[in-house]
Amino acid sequence: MVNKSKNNLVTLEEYIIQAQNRFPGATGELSQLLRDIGLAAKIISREVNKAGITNILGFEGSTNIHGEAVKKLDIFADGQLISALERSLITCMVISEENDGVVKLGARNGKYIVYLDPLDGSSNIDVNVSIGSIFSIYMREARFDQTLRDDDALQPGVKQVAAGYVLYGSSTTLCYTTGLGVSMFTLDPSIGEFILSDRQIKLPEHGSIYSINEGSYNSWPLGLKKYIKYCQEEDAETNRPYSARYIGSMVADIHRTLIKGGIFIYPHSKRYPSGKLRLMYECNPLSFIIEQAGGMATNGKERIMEIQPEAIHQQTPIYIGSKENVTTVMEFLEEYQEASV
Ligand code: AHM
Ligand code: MG
Repeated sequence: MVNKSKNNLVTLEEYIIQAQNRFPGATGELSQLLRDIGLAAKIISREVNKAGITNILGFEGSTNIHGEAVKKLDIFADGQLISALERSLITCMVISEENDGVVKLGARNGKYIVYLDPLDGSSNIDVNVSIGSIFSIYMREARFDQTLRDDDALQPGVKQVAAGYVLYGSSTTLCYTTGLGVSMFTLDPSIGEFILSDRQIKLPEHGSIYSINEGSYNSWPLGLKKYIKYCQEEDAETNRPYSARYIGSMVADIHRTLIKGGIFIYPHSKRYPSGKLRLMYECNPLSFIIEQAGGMATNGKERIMEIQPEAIHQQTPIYIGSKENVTTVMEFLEEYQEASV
């Protein structure tokens, strides 16, 4: 981490402008979009921190596209992020976990399409465990004189122009990439600013932590069962047994993986035949971050960011983290492929 003296602090706003100035032809629109997300994140962070005293915990009463009970903070976060994007007139459409269809904004000629998971890890909201927001930004590819179509949003993850997350944990952290490495910021609540804490995060090539919901063990693919047993075996040379850590908020589990290395897995299972996590607003943006930090992300067969999406809410299995760990689990999956569910 960069250790800065107090008079050498760089705020998110300053950092974004400095980055933009390195590209003389830049219009400043992407910078504006990132600043808008930063502002919404501060408002969400404030609300998350006082959730217990403002009657915003609990269920809102409806269910979302996935049939899950919608919580009030999810709705609040969704509203804050969408209105921040609406205000700056740069984004033509938003796809959010909390909305069944594409949300077309007033700026029909806006250059950007934004995917959001406004509040990820919602089962952790009521129990004061870390949650997060995730964003993924694409350039609209169709010509601007053509009508905006829902399909304009179906681009593979390799086309993301920026992505990131905000983790509401013991502190609030914002991490983003525009494809030139990963930068990390920490919110200083006393001045209401995100302060740069690391310009270029790199995750270890190999980590000693595995992260998976072991409750579903019985319905995992055989190769995965064998890999987790391998993680638990003793071998001093490869630092095994590994430690198990699972928070149940993908943002928090990926944040730990980014810093400490290791692997996070959400496989397909009998309960979730296509995996649980959503390709467009969970897996692609977090894969972009992890790859930019030197890691890997796959669905077991294919690089996550190369999957051609067919639907905005589609799900995928994911194996993501340090290169060595992901490569090893893929070898296990390959070896036991025939015998798998
Ligand atoms: P959510 O977007 O409804 O919160 O669901 C996604 C979350 C991820 O953050 C987390 O990795 C996963 O669901 C946990 O699922 P499970 O409880 O099945 O382990
Ligand atoms: Mg989510």
